[in-house]
Amino acid sequence: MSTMKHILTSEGTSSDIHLLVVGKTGQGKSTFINSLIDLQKEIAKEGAETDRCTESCHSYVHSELIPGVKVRVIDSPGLQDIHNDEQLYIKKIKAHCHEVNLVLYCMRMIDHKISNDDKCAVRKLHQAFGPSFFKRVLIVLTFANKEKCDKKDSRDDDDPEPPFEDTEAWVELIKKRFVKRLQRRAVRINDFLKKHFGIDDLVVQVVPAGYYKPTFSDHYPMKLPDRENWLHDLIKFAHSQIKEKHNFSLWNLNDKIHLAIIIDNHGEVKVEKDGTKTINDNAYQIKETLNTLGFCTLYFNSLSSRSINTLLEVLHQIDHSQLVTFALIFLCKGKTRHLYDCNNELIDADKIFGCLQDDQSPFAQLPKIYYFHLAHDQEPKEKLQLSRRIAV
Ligand SMILES: Nc1nc2c(ncn2[C@@H]2O[C@H](COP(=O)(O)OP(=O)(O)OP(=O)(O)O)[C@@H](O)[C@H]2O)c(=O)[nH]1
Ligand SMILES: [Mg+2]
Repeated sequence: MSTMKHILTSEGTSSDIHLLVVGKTGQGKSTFINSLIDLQKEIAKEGAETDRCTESCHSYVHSELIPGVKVRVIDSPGLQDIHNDEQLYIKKIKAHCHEVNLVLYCMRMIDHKISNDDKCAVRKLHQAFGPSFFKRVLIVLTFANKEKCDKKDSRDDDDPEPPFEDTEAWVELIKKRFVKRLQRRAVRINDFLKKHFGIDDLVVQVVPAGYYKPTFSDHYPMKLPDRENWLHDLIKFAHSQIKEKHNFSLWNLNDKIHLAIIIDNHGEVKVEKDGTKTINDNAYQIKETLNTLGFCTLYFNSLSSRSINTLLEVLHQIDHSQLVTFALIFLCKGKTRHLYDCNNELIDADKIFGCLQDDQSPFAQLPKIYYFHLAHDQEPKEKLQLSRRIAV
């Protein structure tokens, strides 16, 4: 059974998974994909370390790893090589894959430092994909099996080296050096991201990847000094990131956005001790959920009917071709299932929301989500009445 299949089965995964592999040319992206596909052969074209080998995006789809679950791994052309045409390659990536769960950024562990090319590549990806990029990235340190930990270098502590006959002590020392080198690299990468992109509230995770083909000098390519099976550990970790951080939500790579408007007439904004105004706890939870699902969220507090009308008029003016989904969240206080504005005046729900349903409306073709939440003292008897069919 392949490692991926084993993990998805044991986790009881029921959602499709889309992984995008990016990085500079010759960093071992295609080779890493062949490891993930796990058929012990070259499915994605691997190449020499100098010339760009993968010229365009290719998707490798495991459709029946477990029934009903598809795993799609996307190989991409290397960024920032001598031809310097990475904008074109980013365009190709965007055109090829619209949505992904996780981006696996490959860089060679044996290169020690973050190169200028990596800096440029990360900057270009960040510019192209926006601030969510780092939240969806896992750094994969390829060529981890080529780390020569029996030879001390500047990244290692000054541990005394045991005599050559003491195999056990050497295995321990090699493991210790490998773990330390990994940690140092993770710290350096995160320091770099903090310095250049101002990411303070996020730790980008770093995982090692070895090779998949046994060679004369390495019969057990899955083994690294600190772990028995790097592929198993890597897939398991990637899966946990997708599950815990993103709840299997897909991240939209195109410029198109999922737009959500929260009209919060539940109550006043929260005023902190220092006088700053913040979003209500209730609305905050909804906003966080929407953000996790990839929505750009606009929050409005205490709107009058007139302001709501103006807001909807403005919404009709925007470029709807750039929207994928539109969500309208209406939080309202009141004693009945009618909608109220901030002045406790009844809102003509048909007038306000009907215009979004109109066949002539630019919203007509867009998938829409409506969510109305009414704060009641007690359960009201009537239902919110709308003449058109609106999901409530
Ligand atoms: N990942 C990896 N590759 C290795 C290792 N040892 C040798 N290689 C070779 O290094 C080369 C890596 O190239 P690719 O996987 O094609 O690199 P890439 O990032 O896809 O390159 P482009 O498609 O040009 O962007 C391949 O020829 C591998 O066979 C190793 O331990 N790990
Ligand atoms: Mg390649």
